[in-house]
Amino acid sequence: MSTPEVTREGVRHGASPEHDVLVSVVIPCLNEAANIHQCVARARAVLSEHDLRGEVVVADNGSDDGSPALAEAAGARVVHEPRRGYGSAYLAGFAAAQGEYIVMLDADLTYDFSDIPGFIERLETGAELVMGDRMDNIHPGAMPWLHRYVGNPILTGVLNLFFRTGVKDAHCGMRALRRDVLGRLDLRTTGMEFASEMVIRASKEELAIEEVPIEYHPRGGESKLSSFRDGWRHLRFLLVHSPTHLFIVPGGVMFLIGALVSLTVVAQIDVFGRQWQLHTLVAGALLAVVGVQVVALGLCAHAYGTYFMGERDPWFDRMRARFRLEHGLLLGAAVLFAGAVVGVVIFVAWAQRGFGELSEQRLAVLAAMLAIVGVQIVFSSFLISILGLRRVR
Ligand SMILES: Nc1nc2c(ncn2[C@@H]2O[C@H](COP(=O)(O)OP(=O)(O)OP(=O)(O)O)[C@@H](O)[C@H]2O)c(=O)[nH]1
Ligand SMILES: [Mg+2]
Repeated sequence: MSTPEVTREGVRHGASPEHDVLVSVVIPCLNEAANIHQCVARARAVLSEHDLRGEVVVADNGSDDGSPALAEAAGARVVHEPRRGYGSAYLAGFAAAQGEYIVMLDADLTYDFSDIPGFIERLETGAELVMGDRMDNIHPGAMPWLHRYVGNPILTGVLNLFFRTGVKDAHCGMRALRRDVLGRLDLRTTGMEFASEMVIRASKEELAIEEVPIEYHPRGGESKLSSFRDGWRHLRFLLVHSPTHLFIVPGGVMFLIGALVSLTVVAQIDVFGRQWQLHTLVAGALLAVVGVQVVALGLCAHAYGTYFMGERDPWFDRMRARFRLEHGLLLGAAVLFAGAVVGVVIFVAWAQRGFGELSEQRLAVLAAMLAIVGVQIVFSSFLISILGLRRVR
């Protein structure tokens, strides 16, 4: 392997003397022979021009077009990561990086290497993660309209709705971070969703995140991004890391609508001059039952995240401080009892008719709904309790 570091005399930018390397520029690479030599050369030139003691680490994902040799020839240290994926490449690159600061950018010449010192400056003045923001400076042909006007706004919107990071361009590939925050970030994803994971984890860990406007140029070489597959991987990641938005909110809404509709039918309340009948009640009861089930799954997901994934979850913490297994059992038993009472009412009506024809369909659906919800609450309470038996925290 070739000499990795670009070294200059004189310690600048407040680097502690024990660090030989101040800046590691980490570049993920999968078959980027058209660009990789130029990327490494430009990165080294910028480090050198700005007296930044640095290294260029290229994390290669099994390229078969000679990219690793080209990167080495240009003066990079090449790390070989056999597992495919943008995230895998970065995890390998981070593990090999020696700098106090890490700069991330693609091997496709879409980002300006001359922006690197601006990112480092932000890190030196207190930022822990610096995100590029391409949105106001996207050059013609640099980003397909599907990504610019559909994919990016939707994914960034969902990410900020769920996690309130406040980051404008959450999928920008040019970033910089302090190497010492990597332990707290505890990044794990292997694909393109790594970009989202880093922003979400940084926000959860309350890192100081700053944004820097940058230019985004058309790519050299072939894109490795698959719009739908990678878009879905991002969305899936966002959903499974937010049980509140995946389960609790939709389940709660379903339950409320279902309960309201059921009550309206059972109480024979007029809606726009008409009364809803049995079919509406069946739909309402179904919504209410499914809603409770979904909320219960959400609570289990919150419990799992808190107990075993080290998630900080103030809402769930408040819930578990306030409610115990017995509260759930009492609530479930009360709902079940209400269902039984409605059943008795039906039985009495039947008896009064001399056990003849019975047409208490509305009450029967109500009794069934209450019984199902009661049983769901009882057993879900036990399941949440079981999840906490061997909790880690
Ligand atoms: N998708 C993907 N990218 C990888 C992989 N390994 C390394 N990369 C590199 O990760 C960087 C990001 O991939 P790009 O194809 O540029 O994806 P993008 O920036 O989202 O999309 P473009 O706008 O086309 O540049 C590039 O430098 C790739 O060479 C891998 O296994 N999969
Ligand atoms: Mg790119």
